[in-house]
Amino acid sequence: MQKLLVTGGAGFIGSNFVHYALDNTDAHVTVLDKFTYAGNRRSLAGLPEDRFALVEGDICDAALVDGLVANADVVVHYAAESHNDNSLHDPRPFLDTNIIGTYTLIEAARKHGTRFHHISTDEVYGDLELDDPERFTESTPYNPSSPYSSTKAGSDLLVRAWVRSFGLQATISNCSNNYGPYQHVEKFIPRQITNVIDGIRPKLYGAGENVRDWIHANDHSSAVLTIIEKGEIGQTYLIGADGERNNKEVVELILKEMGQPSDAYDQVIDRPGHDLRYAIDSSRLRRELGWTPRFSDFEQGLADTVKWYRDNEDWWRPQKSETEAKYKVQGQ
Ligand code: NAD
Ligand code: TDX
Repeated sequence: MQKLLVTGGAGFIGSNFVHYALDNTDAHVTVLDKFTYAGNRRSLAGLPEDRFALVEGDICDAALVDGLVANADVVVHYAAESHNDNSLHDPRPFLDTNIIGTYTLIEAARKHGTRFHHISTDEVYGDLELDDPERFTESTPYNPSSPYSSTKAGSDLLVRAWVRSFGLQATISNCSNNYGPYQHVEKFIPRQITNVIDGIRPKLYGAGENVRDWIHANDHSSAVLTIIEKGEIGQTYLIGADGERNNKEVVELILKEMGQPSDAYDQVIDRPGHDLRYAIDSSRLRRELGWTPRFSDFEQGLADTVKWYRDNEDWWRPQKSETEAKYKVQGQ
């Protein structure tokens, strides 16, 4: 039985991965999570005790990290400060967790010779014009726009340097925008779904022309497992499911699914430096490792996600009013 150490496993994508890995492998999973505002114990409720352990702690804590990495076969590193809007108002935690935290983990992985998989984002490549026929590939130059994406880019470069200089046994994946259950209500899709449930009109930044390339969190998890099992050490793999939609289309789909008029949203102040478009070419992962996404119907995936938020109000309700109060101060 493989022993996985999953950092950030109480967050959105990390918790989806933990469920996916326990359901689809016989691995033992230990989660290391600091439980920032973004971590949620309820996302990990009911997991089998003989195959799952939870450690509350900081990835910047070198002594704690060293002991956990020494005892793991594979580290899957999800922990991060992840929200662009927060990074524009208070960048410091992004430097601490995304840069120093990653450094702390790869130092331990190098010392113990532990296999390391680094989770990153398509945002490290900057953005594309709406009419650009190209999509991001593994050789697109790095050009991050926000404090969040620049710290993720920095963490990727640390991992690459540790592979080359120290022989770190690492792979990297850069994924597009995820949606699905357990996503914090600060993020675009759950914010709008829970707004509609609360009788608040969805909030679109600017004209809503910005394009994101949506992938279901389960497809992200299956891709990460594939890379852990079959990926080549030192390689980067882009993960995407050909899900490009502009924000206005997504809001309209949510409104339709929730029985509201398609124009029942507000346009609010745009995000400073707002990336226009992300689009992923995931052919390397499909061609070399044989991965394919399973959630090809975005409208169905969105409908399932609306249902999940309707059915799991206990999960998101405690975060909702504080999140909206923060957005209100920002005029968003
Ligand atoms: P999230 O904000 O929902 O979860 C982050 C988790 O990390 C939380 O549980 C939090 O408590 C934990 N954490 C934060 N700082 C920590 C620290 N110092 N020590 C230990 N734990 C800490 O984030 P997410 O959306 O699930 O993103 C997970 C990863 O996937 C991130 O690395 C992010 O860059 C990457 N990613 C996200 C997306 C997306 O669409 N959300 C897309 C591509 C890549
Ligand atoms: O209320 C909103 N209205 C709105 O129009 C919010 C919260 C967002 N938006 C827009 C901004 C973006 O164009 O929706 C789009 C998606 O916004 P976010 O959910 O904040 O995601 P994004 O900034 O695209 O980044 C996400 O995908 C890449 C994750 O948060 C990152 O962690 C990941 O790296």
